[in-house]
Amino acid sequence: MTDVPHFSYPFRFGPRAVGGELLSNGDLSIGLDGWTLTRCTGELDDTVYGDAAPGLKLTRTVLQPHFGANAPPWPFPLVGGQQYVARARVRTAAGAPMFLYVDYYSDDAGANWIGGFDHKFIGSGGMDAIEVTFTPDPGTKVGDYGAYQEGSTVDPSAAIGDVFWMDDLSLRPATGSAGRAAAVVEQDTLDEIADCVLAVLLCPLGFRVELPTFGFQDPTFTTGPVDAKTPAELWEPRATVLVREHQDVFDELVRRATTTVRVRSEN
Ligand SMILES: [Ca+2]
Repeated sequence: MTDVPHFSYPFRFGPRAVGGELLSNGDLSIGLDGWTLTRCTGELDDTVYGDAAPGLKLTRTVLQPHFGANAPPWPFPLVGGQQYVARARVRTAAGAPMFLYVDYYSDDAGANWIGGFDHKFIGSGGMDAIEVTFTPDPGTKVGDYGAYQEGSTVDPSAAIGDVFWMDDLSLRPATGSAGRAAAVVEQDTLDEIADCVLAVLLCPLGFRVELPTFGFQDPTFTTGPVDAKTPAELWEPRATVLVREHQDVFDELVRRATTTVRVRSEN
């Protein structure tokens, strides 16, 4: 099976992942190598995206609280007080509660648990992209990261054979971490290309005196679709940009545009 990462995130103005990837096989590109499964069986499933890229399908084998998996390596280095961004793709039944978790430990043996979090989200029925920003407690030296689904003998909806899917787990240092991480991204990564697209779309057309055609025409008070794709792909040829637009649910005078950036793969 071939595999491709399926990261594509809307622009965010909060903390950004800037450091190197701490996980070694979060996208399952080398199969289940290093993954730890809890109360379930795991298999690569290439039907989760509707293409040939595999994700991990987990099937509950024991009716006890929560089943799931965490990504290698276990444990990985985690610095107390440093901010991090955890990402994952998870697919579960629409309306089903899921959790991403990170545990913090104070020593390399991983036995000295000092904290952590469980981030709850509700599945849409499709492959959801989840992103969580967190800061480990002071004293943290290592951690582990994974996803699980709740359910036990006291939950009438839980059953042996319950399934969910996960893929593209990522955990990286972020900006906004008391000077511990420089605000840089590696060149030619998706983050760097997305930053360049953001620079195009945040620059009003004509604003740069020496390059007046650089930027994005302010769409305020215009009608019809917003063309962010043309300027973004003109000035950032490494990107393929998808813009989805919809009317605001509460205010019909407001239209919202979501810009998705992918690395251009065709020539
Ligand atoms: Ca994958």
